[in-house]
Amino acid sequence: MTEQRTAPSGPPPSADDEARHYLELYRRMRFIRRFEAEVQSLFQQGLVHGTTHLCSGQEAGPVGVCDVLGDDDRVAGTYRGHGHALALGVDPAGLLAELLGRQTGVCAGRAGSMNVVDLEHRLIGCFGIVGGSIAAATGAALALKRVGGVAVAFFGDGATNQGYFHECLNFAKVHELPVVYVCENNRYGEFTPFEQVTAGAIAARPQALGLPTITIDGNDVWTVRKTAAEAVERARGGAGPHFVESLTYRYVGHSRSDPGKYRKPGELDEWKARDPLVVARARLGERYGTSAEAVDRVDEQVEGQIAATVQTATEAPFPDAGAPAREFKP
Ligand SMILES: Cc1ncc(C[n+]2csc(CCOP(=O)(O)OP(=O)(O)O)c2C)c(N)n1
Ligand SMILES: [Mg+2]
Repeated sequence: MTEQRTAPSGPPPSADDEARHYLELYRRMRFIRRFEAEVQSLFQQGLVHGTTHLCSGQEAGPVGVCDVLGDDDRVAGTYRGHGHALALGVDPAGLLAELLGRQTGVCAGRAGSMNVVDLEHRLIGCFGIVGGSIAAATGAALALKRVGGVAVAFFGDGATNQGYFHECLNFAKVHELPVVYVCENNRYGEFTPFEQVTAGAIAARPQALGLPTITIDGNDVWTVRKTAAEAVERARGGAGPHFVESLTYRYVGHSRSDPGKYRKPGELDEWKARDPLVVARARLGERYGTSAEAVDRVDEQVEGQIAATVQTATEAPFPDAGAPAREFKP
């Protein structure tokens, strides 16, 4: 099920094309949601090695952004990176096998959940170091400026307080690098509300450096996709770095051992009412007349894909001690 996703080109889509396209984006979000539910379950069975950070609730960001990228573009994700990888078309069975430490994993079982790399799908890495993706994407953009392409960095609100956030944005602006910084502001860094550790608005920081900056509803895949398309195309056209603050929320704890007790009463329910899947279901009906049954059929299709993914990954062999890790072509 490995696929290479590329940005659409050619004549503008008809309403039917657009409806099909957004139903497909819904499918991708639904797939990520279900994939992570399986990860959680396998984790609880003791089958996932290392830790996991789920992006459940944040799916519209990766899906909307990655949908507008072309073959030459590159992405750096985070330890909360299953959505980043799947949205780029990384083979789900290979990703799950990676979490299970199997030889068929996308990094031959050596990277685990937090550090997945899949250059064939434009993923230059998921980074366990908070904000590591910012530096990696900025470096990639330096190279892409010569050969063509745009780099995208996904990172959290907490990462904006790292020193290299400021260094990289400054460097990217001085050199007008083709990079789009996507801050997934899910309101918390581990157990701390971002306001408690962040002076001023996050968006004020890139703005002060002269980066075109926008704060958006990160749970609405239409908004995310449109914003990303504009930022990526401008960066591709030589307009330098761009910054998107995507407001979203994670439904589960920071990682495996966090029950999320720091949330304000009612907060989780408020965000669930604006769930990316709920928003997309409603919008598909309102905008294109897509029936609830048609969306249900997609959900069923996803269940089949998930079952096949879990079966393939759980049946995969563990690496032999001497077996080589996967090699990527430079
Ligand atoms: C350089 C560094 N400092 C601290 C940590 C420990 N740590 C892991 S995740 C995290 C919170 C990051 O929050 P945010 O950037 O908002 O991302 P989110 O987890 O919310 O997606 C911290 C402090 C780390 N991994 N790397
Ligand atoms: Mg955060």
